[in-house]
Amino acid sequence: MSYQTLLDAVIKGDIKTAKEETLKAADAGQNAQDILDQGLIEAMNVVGDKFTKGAIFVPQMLRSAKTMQECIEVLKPHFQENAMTTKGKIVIGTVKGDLHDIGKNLVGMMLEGAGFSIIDLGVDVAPEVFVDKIKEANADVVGMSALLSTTMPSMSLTIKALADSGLRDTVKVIIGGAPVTRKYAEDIGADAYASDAGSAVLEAKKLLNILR
Ligand code: B1M
Repeated sequence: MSYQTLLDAVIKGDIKTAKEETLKAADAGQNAQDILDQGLIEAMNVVGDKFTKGAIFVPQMLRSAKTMQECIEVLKPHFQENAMTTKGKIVIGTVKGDLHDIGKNLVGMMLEGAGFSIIDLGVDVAPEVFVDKIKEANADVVGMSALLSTTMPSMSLTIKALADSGLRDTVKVIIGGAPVTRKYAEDIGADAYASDAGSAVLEAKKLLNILR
């Protein structure tokens, strides 16, 4: 199936058409992951390229982001894995200085769908806030997202803050986001790296030894 109309609608920020196309594809039995990857995420890549080339500006990027978020809401019920008991508590957030939350929200949604309890701290989360919430929730895992190369060092600072507060041995750390690499995760001492929301679920299960 071609997702061209959906792609064009997300790029243009045409929420109504984008939602209709998402629903149409889901109702036609298209795999939700394919709609996400080939329609929505692909559209955001085009938006990113246009922004880099100066063909669009922040307001258009925001409009596309809003369109994508609305479409993800439409897809949400198609991602649930039907898990009744919690597999573990995960604190998740976008690191300090960074306001990008679509990828982080997707990761949270997939983890929730896979049966984890999610405590979402939102965006621009300072290391000390991660530490406090992990302590408060007695979390098993913390997931950090960064979309800017300039905010990636916040991940390292948060891991350091965890160590300084004596929490590093009790909580596993997963990191991800477009500029983040496996090598970077190893360099800063994270326990796992995930390139997308699906892999984040897999990595969380591996870390907690609950892989089926
Ligand atoms: Co901005 N932005 N942005 N932006 N933005 C990027 C990231 C950029 C690559 C665009 C570009 O120049 N081509 C560029 C970053 C360059 C760099 O540092 N490498 C950029 C820039 C420069 C900026 C500003 C500085 C622009 C400006 O103001 N001059 C500014 C910074 C603001 C800030 O954060 N302080 C800015 C602002 C914004 C908006 C607010 C307008 C908007 C965000 C709205 C929102 O999130 N609510 C926005 C958007 C929409 C983008 C692009 C176009 C799309 C991002 C997105 O949502 N992708 C983006 C270009 C691009 O990515 N192609 C761009 C879809 C999403 C599903 O993918 O987030 O990668 P992603 O998540 C993936 C994986 O990375 C992974 O799983 C997800 C998919 O399954 N993943 C994880 C993510 N987190 C994970 C965590 C995990 C595991 C996996 O474990 C915990």
